[in-house]
Amino acid sequence: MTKPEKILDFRLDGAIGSLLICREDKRNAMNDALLEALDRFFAAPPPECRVVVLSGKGQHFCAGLDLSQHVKRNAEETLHHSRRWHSVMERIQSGGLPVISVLRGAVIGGGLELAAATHVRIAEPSTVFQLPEGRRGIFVGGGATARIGRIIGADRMCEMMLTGRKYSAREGLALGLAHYAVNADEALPLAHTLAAKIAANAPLSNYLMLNAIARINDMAQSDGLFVESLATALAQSTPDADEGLRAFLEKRPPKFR
Ligand code: 1HE
Repeated sequence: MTKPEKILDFRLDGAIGSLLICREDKRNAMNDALLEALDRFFAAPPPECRVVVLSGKGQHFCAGLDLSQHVKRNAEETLHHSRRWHSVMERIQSGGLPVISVLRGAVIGGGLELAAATHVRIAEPSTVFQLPEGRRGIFVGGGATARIGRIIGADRMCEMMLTGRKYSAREGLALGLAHYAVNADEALPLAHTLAAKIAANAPLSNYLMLNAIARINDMAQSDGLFVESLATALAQSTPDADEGLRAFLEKRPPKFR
């Protein structure tokens, strides 16, 4: 008997993990099993793993919420389902593990919500960014109003949803939905190059980048500035700060924990 294919495949190469969404026949649409598999991974990633490259098998990153499951949910179930998405996306964004997403094809609805929870987004020319919830008679529920609204602005997100427009990789780059727009088949190699750089940073510096910047952005300026000072004091207290500063003065690359 052949083993059923995993919904989420993980491989570790040194400090760099590769996480592959494996629902190619459904364009990597997010069903409950996939959402739970993501949660399990990000709740307890292997300690050696310092950065993750997230991609979708085949021609699409993620076609959003699995609509065949969603059609059966009532209001109460939809509330809890949306809150579940929030907790999983929050774990991805703030769990402390930097995530680079490799975007191609559909980055639609919940697929865009997932991408927006990642820290580095690289788009190939086939990428389509879209929030088609209005066309399906529903509304976003996986964190888009907070994350995508912050990236492109509430005004532009409202227009994007009202008209159901599609943004290309290049447009997404201009808007901040992608950080890089590359040629076909170039996203994965670039993701690994960037992953190696990120993995070589001091762990606490990376942790603070993931956790302090977005939170401070939500604070009043004087509160945020105080938290920034606490964060920098914390980073300064680590052996990695000694190493990083000494390495610079000794004109050599740093070697962090
Ligand atoms: C799906 C899904 C899905 C594909 N849920 N099954 N997302 C959307 O509204 C996007 C819906 N999908 C599409 O617009 C298209 O499938 C694509 C543009 C992504 C790809 O088109 P194509 O021609 O390559 O594939 P296809 O023939 O449309 O789909 C292939 C199969 O995947 C087909 O199933 P099959 O059993 O007939 O082979 C599709 O039904 C299935 N499939 N996308 C379920 N999304 C937390 S709230 C977030 C709310 C949202 O995400 S709303 C946006 C949902």
